[in-house]
Amino acid sequence: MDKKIFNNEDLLRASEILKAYESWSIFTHKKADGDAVGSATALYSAGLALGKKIKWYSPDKNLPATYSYLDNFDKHITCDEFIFEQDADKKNMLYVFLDCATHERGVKGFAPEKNLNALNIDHHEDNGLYARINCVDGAASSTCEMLFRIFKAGGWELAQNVNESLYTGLFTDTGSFSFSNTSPLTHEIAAELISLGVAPAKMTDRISQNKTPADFLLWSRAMSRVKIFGPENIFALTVLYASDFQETGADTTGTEGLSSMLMTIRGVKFISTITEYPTGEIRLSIRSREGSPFGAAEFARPLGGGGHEKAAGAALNNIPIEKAMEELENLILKKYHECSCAD
Ligand SMILES: [Mn+2]
Repeated sequence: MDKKIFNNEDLLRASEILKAYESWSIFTHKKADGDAVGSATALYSAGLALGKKIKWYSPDKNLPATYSYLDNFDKHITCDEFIFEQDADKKNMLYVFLDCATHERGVKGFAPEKNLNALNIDHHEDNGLYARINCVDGAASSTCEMLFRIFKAGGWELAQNVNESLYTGLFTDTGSFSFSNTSPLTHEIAAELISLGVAPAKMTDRISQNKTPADFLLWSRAMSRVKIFGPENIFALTVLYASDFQETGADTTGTEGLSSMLMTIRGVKFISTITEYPTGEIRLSIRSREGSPFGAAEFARPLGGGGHEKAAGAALNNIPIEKAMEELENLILKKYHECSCAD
């Protein structure tokens, strides 16, 4: 699909199509983060206020409990594959993808060529623009920022529960307003949400000071295995094994924030956390910062993954977990040498 430049009229179009449909099916991506949960609950709460019939699906079995303070958090339905053909309501249904760079990240079974009533709201630069209506701005900090702009463009009422959900996505996707995706507009939106009644200290407590003791034990295992390497020690890696989840009692959502924590090591510019989930699946979480010889998404893409320039993810296929640290270290160094040769 052709890329297009984001245009402010897209906001109004998105608002209008949301208002036009009585029923919405919302999809968020696997391993939902604060922005996915924040945008889904914001849209859910705003839709209920308009009398819409809403369902919210994602492949996750459990969402991160951190966000359970958000209204309508409990409405999430686990769904790995959605049979669009068999959806009795498909004529009157708007399918809304939130924070999903590709539709496969949201749900299996969607086919762009079927031209369903689908709306794609996102901020990933590599978004595939797979829906009939795409409201995607790669310069936005978060999907919650996009939703706020849609709500403003369409004159929607901004209720407290909606605002707390939006603030959650802004806060988490910008690393508490610290990453380079934090723009003047992000701060202006946060300021408006605060002036409407969102309490920043309360939100920080709920989001950041909310680790369970089991999560903390899990983190301590990852910390104890950190390997720092490369020229001027700019790379760092760590690993979590399936047995770590079993032995600490941590949920798989307990890894959220761990990669950002590795980024706090002085001089480190690029990190990756390897996680072997209890299902056996092995995934990489990748972060890069200013001064890294290559970006997170650039590293993730040849592995079949994707994401943002500075935060990305990929699956690690066909590598046994015992070898994963070593293999990944080699991959990083290989990529580094390729980049330095190309310079
Ligand atoms: Mn996001």
